Parts: sequence; structure tokens; C-alpha cells
Amino acid sequence: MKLILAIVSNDDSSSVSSALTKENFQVTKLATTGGFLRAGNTTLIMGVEDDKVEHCIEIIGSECKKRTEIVPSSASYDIGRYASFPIEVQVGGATLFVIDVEQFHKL
Ligand code: 2BA
Repeated sequence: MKLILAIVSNDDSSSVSSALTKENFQVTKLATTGGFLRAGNTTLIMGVEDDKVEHCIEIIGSECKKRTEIVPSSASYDIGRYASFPIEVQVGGATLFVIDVEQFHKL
């Protein structure tokens, strides 16, 4: 058995956990925060049989594709003056850790 930790965008967390549970994977969701951006993300914890790991990764990959979005941003030029303009940001994607599980118990 492997333990998969998948850090995904909050926007994708609902669809990816639904897709995983539909395929009979068991998922625990944690609300987490990225150290660099200090923005909320979601960490999924999954105990997965070795022969199902690839399928699990495929599902996560298909639900968490990297994409660009246009979001409003603003800058101040001098005291009290602001300009608003759209910027392109990359969202989505997933960071995965796949770890060997020494023991698994449900008591
Ligand atoms: P990603 O590399 O896609 O990482 C997304 C989130 O996944 C990270 O959020 C962090 O919560 C987690 N993560 C990624 N790699 C990890 C690792 N090796 N160990 C533990 N957790 C990990 P943030 O830390 O807020 O980073 C958001 C995005 O900012 C990153 O996207 C990356 O594109 C960029 N980034 C992160 N650290 C950077 C740095 N030191 N310099 C430049 N860009 C950085």
C-alpha cells in the first residue's frame, strides 16, 4: 500500500475528490496553506493499493490540469492613485508525494 499526499488548488478540490470517491478511492481532505504564496490550498490524503496508484494519479491529473486565468490586479503609482489592470496567472496543477506504507490498521 502507498500513501498519496496530493496538494491541489481549492478550486479543484471538490471535483477531484468526487472523481476519486466515484472510483472507490478513500480520501481525506485537509485545508492547508502554501508556504510561498500563503494562500489556501487543499491536501488530499489517500491510502491506495499498489496496483491502483497509477489510476489514482491519472484521475488527479485529469481533474487538476494547469490552466491560465485572467484576474484583476491593481497597482498604486503615487499617494492615493490606483490603476486596475488584468493579469494572467497560472492555476491548477497538483503536487504529489507517493510514500510506502509500512502498516495500515483500522481499529
Ligand atoms: P507549485 O510548485 O505547483 O506548488 C503548489 C503548492 O504545493 C505549494 O504552494 C505548496 O503548498 C505545495 N508544495 C509544492 N512543492 C512542495 C514541496 N516540495 N514540499 C511541500 N509542499 C510543496 P506555495 O508554497 O504557496 O507555492 C505556490 C507556487 O509558487 C508553486 O506552485 C511554485 O510555482 C511557486 N513557488 C513556490 N516556492 C517558490 C520559491 N521558493 N521560489 C519561486 N517560486 C516558488
